[in-house]
Amino acid sequence: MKTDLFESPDFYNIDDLLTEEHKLIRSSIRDFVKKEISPNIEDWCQRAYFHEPIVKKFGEVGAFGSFVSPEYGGGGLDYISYGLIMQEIERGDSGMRSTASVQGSLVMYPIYKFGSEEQKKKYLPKLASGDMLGCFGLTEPDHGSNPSGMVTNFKDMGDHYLLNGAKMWISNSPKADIAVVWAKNEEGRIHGLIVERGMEGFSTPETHGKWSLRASVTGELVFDNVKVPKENLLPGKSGLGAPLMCLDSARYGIAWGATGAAMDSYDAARRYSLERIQFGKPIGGFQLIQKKLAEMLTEITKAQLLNWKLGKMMDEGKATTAMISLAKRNNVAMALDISREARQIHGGMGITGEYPMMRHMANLESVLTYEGTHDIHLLILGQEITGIPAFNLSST
Ligand code: TGC
Ligand code: FAD
Repeated sequence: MKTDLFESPDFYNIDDLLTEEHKLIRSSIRDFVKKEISPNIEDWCQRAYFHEPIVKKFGEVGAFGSFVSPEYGGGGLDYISYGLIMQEIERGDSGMRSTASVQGSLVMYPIYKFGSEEQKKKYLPKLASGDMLGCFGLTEPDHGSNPSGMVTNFKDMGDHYLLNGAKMWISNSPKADIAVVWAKNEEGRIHGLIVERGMEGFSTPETHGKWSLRASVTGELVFDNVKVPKENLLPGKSGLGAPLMCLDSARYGIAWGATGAAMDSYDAARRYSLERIQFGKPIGGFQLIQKKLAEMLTEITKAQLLNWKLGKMMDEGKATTAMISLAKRNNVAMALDISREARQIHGGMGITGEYPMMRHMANLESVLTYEGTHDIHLLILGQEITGIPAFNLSST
């Protein structure tokens, strides 16, 4: 019998595929999460409280933009390392992983890939260290799954741009120092702009009343004739492909992160099933409970293998958007199912904050929707298989 199935199930010895550096990174983030997040997360979620000091601490432990070159304050690490970091943070909480993946994949990534040298030097080191928090504005009130319809726009006023419009459902926005905002120019071409807190006409109202990701702060971005300096336009890439490239990186991280949440729920369920006695024996001795545990371990093992192979392809530049969609879609749904089953195994105790599954379950409902909904990823795969886009009625 394998003895390591409690903490971090690794049924297929996937650790054999990791380097010593990977294992070191994983254990340092795991220790960080156990010390800084796990003892507090229940309280933060119950109070819908975003613990701002965690941003600086994430920076210190190297959780932001691990793939960015050290020249700009990043870790210069590969994509397996990035995945392991997301896995370990989301094992603690999906909302905490949101904070980290937005900062890394959605704010640092576009500045790193599409920014000018001046922009990289100005923003990346501060974002990496956690001295600055960023957010990513793509979604609008009337354009979620279909960002190409966005109406947020900017006009060239000669010595500056004038930005108008609004973004909705933006992670980190109420506390962010900068926002990477996607908006159309006068020709209708999408560009990324860096908008800084304090610019006149820029506000970030908070979204209240979430039942999900309660330790992560979410809000709007409102632009009312905001004067954006011309040097704040990301010069390297325009068109919808630019934000979609950022999403590829973030969705990849989510595939690993959701696996972490599933592993945590599985760990809790296995432990409880051996401790809880009913009808004179541990409930883990009943076939129906064993079926649940066996299926959880099977699905987690499949997801781990998917993540590792996808990570390798990310590093080789061979991972396609559809491959990333498959992993994001599969692993988030898998994690949601496992958190629900693990909740059932805990009976009534499962609904309390003493155990993590109910929180993971509520969090994963957002993860199923953001970064492309479960069904949008299905349609991305459908297009890959058939060559026919099915997103709208006029698609051919
Ligand atoms: P489509 O016509 O397919 O593509 C438009 C242009 O983009 C190019 N392209 C890509 N380029 C680079 N990388 C990719 N991955 C690319 N995918 C597409 C494409 O070639 C085309 O280029 P061109 O030159 O021909 O113009 O676009 P579409 O309008 O039909 O939309 C396709 C669809 C529906 C798949 C896309 O819009 C989509 O993915 N929608 C989902 C929206 C979404 O995921 N939003 C996420 C918002 S951010 C967020 O949720 C953060 S949560 C943060 C957290 O807390 O963790
Ligand atoms: P809609 O697009 O209106 O979709 C509603 C339903 O219709 C879904 O079930 C969808 O699958 C379905 N649907 C839509 N189109 C089709 C179609 N063609 N065929 C079949 N079904 C379809 N966005 C950001 O830009 N930055 C962020 O930081 C960010 N953080 C977020 C944090 C949270 C907590 C949440 C909940 C969302 C966040 N988002 C963010 C927004 C997120 O990306 C969107 O919610 C998501 O893309 C879906 O858009 P929507 O909510 O407008 O849903």
